[in-house]
Amino acid sequence: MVCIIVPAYNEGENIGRVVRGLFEQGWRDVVVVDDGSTDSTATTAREAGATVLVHALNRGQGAALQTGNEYALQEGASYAVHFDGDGQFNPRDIAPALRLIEQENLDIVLGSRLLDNRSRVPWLKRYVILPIGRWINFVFTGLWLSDAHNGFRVISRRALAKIVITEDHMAHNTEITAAIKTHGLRFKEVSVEVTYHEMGQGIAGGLKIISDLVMHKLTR
Ligand SMILES: Nc1nc2c(ncn2[C@@H]2O[C@H](COP(=O)(O)OP(=O)(O)OP(=O)(O)O)[C@@H](O)[C@H]2O)c(=O)[nH]1
Ligand SMILES: [Mg+2]
Repeated sequence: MVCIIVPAYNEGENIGRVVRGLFEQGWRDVVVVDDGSTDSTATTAREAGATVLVHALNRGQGAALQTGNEYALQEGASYAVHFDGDGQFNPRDIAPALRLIEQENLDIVLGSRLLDNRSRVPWLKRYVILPIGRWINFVFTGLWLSDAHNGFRVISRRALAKIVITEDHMAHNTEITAAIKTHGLRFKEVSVEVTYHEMGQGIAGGLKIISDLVMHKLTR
């Protein structure tokens, strides 16, 4: 079974379309983790046919993904797919990524919006925010990725059992990269399309990631 995990925080306007798009591509096990939303995210996702897990309070994307990972393991999934609930990803990108992980017997496939020109990434994000994120990820983990902060991933059951996300917010990307390095997981990047309707995580979001990483490094 392939479990599609969709973290969602106040995505009432997008989540119905996202879930339907996944079903249209033939994915049946769609789990939306409603991260303490104050809007219609949970009911809209349920009406669209998804299984919905609810955080009573907003805990952050990392925490939502960990809830989804635990559910996938418990349900016996062979693979979990992380797929954002904001409608920026293309559900057609899942099948090729799954083929890659299966055929090459990898542990994890990471989406990248920077391997080709399919994604029209805003200038500030492409040339400032993401390159800084890439370097920080490298400094903290020793692993060089073309797009270190991409929410699209396909994870094998073996890797799911090893990756435990404790960074509740956006710094979980670096934590997953660190787990790849520590456990020697076999990984590849794959091109995914990311559509921008608005800026999303900007400079403030990037600074929060850095402060989370430094604080956790100091306090652990
Ligand atoms: N921002 C945010 N997103 C959350 C949270 N919990 C779950 N999410 C979901 O995580 C996904 C990614 O959030 P975004 O804020 O778009 O972050 P991003 O996609 O990494 O950044 P952009 O490329 O700028 O869009 C979305 O589906 C959100 O609904 C949370 O507490 N904060
Ligand atoms: Mg987004």
